[in-house]
Amino acid sequence: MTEIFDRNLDDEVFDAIDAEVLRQQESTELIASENFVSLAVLKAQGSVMTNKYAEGYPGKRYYGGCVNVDRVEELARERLKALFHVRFVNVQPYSGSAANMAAIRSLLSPGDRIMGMSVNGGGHLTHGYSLSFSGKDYESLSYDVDRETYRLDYDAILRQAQQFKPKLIICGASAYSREIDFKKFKEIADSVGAYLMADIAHIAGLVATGYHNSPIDVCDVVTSTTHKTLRGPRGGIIMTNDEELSKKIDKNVFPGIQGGPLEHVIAAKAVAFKEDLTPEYKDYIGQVVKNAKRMSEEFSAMGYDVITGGTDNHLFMLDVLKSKNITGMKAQKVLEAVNITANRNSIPFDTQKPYITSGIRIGTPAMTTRGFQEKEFVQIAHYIDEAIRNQDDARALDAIREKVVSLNRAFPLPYRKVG
Ligand code: DSN
Repeated sequence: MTEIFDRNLDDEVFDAIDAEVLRQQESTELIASENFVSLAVLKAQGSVMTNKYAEGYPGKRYYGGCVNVDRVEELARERLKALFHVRFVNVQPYSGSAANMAAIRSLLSPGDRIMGMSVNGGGHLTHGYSLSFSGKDYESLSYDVDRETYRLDYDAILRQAQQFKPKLIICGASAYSREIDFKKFKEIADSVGAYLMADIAHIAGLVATGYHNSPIDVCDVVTSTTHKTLRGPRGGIIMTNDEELSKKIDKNVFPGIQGGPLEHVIAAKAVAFKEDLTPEYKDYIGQVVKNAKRMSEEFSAMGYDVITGGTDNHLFMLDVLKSKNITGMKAQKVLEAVNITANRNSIPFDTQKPYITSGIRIGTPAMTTRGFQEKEFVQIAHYIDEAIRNQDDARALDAIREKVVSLNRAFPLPYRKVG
């Protein structure tokens, strides 16, 4: 087992961390919302910045001793502005959900109407789902994808908006493989006098590098996480070009919904944003997109039903129930048995419960970071198919796992030994 810390520090916890390094090293990671951070991001997040309280914003803190965290938070802010060509940012949200809560509270009062994408259609929970704050504090109506094409139907969304008259429309998705037309959403929002918010948590890296159109000059406010395609630490961000709105956002983040910012995470965000501004990162995102396209084509060729028939971004969805008569739940378990990590996911108009599902979501950002190209993703597509075909044959699954482990070992993590 790879030792990354001195076990004497706390053998129970560091044993688990060691085991997690090994699991990550020997698995093919296909969860579309995950990635592998650089050693620099990892070190910044594991730094002494975690010791510091810094309620407030750079230059206006409620605690002494903030000189260094101020420097780091300013760096994060300036780099983020440069990355998305945006005027005002907040880098303090603890998560994507917190970013969304603060952004929505900056635009609406409780009870106001919102329209976001349905979870089954591929939307995020914090865009109005009934059990989320966004569906409890606001009157929410979901829009869906088209029943035939499984793509966004902007005319249908317009009709829905004209009837429902929301004060806010939210666009952005967690399981939608096609390009989102932010300008069409803006036309819809304008026609009913609604604000428009984009949550680009999944596609942020594509937006930053020009592989997806940008919502920055189109939407009132844009939120994202920083740990998916942006390849930073777990956390959230909020961006806008509207100065008045940016002031409301700052107040809604702190003291609205958060206390002291996680300055160690903000330091790691700053490091990641610097990496995201490099030509190498742009090349990386280009490869992520190529890999997803090629892998989805391979699945189609093997008789799998790829939702919408393919992908424009970093992920795609397979209807495994329709294609291979296996639920998403069982497929996820079978893949885990051969060291391939993916997540079961509802597909549009799914007939299975959300805990079971008919689908599997597959993403290429993490393994592209490890160096996989089209050839390796095609190979993994075949291992997935082999595993599904041999789902009840333990010996066959063992043999597939050995091949997967051997492939993964050839593409090591960048941090076998840390600290
Ligand atoms: N849970 C996240 C995902 O996996 O897509 C939503 O942002």
